[in-house]
Amino acid sequence: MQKKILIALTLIAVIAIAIFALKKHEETRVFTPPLFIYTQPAGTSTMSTVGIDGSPVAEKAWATFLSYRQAVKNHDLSALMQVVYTVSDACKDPKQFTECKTRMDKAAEETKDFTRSEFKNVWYDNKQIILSTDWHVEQTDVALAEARKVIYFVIDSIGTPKVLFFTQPEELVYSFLDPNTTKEKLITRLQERIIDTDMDGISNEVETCTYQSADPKTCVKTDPNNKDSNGNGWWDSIEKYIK
Ligand SMILES: [Ca+2]
Ligand SMILES: [Ca+2]
Ligand SMILES: [Ca+2]
Repeated sequence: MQKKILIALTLIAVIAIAIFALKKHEETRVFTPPLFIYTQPAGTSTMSTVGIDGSPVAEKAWATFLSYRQAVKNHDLSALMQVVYTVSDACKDPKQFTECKTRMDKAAEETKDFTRSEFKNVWYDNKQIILSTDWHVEQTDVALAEARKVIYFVIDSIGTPKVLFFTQPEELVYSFLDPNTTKEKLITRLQERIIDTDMDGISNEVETCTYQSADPKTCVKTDPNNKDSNGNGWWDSIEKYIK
């Protein structure tokens, strides 16, 4: 009996997460081929070249991320402000420090299992860095998904990466299981949906508003063949989190 209840609760949780993920992350779904990918620094970046098995850029970003994680764990707001693009409004207002601490606890909990080795992929130029895990297939009793974690950074005027945003729960592109379709076909379809031709962190179907739930009245298109559609230096994915 307990097992049945557990299974039922798990199913409800999976569906809730899937719906949440679709709503929250449909604008941020991205594709990373299962290879180490990098972009050359744009312009006159002084960054070192990326190596195939880890890079100074990625290590610098990861060091920032570790400082971020330590700061939120310690409720150290001044340390936090050194390593983030911006803090939430609650953390800007001393009267809301309790709420700020709650948010820090949440961030600490959400990132506690992130490991350097799983963030195999790095894209960067002189304004931004994206670290991501490979996409991996996750399956529940009702759905199949491609999932991954991503950390977005912006680089400040003296070349220091600052945490902008991270995805937790993971970004998901999913499909409900269909008795008329094989698992292989569903995975193929999911893999098509996460193709990100310009490697800016947003899939082609999201950039072109061709995903199933896209509302033609409100969906904002970006160029699937250009990382920086509006030419202001920020990549299309980063842009969404810059205030
Ligand atoms: Ca793209
Ligand atoms: Ca683009
Ligand atoms: Ca831009």
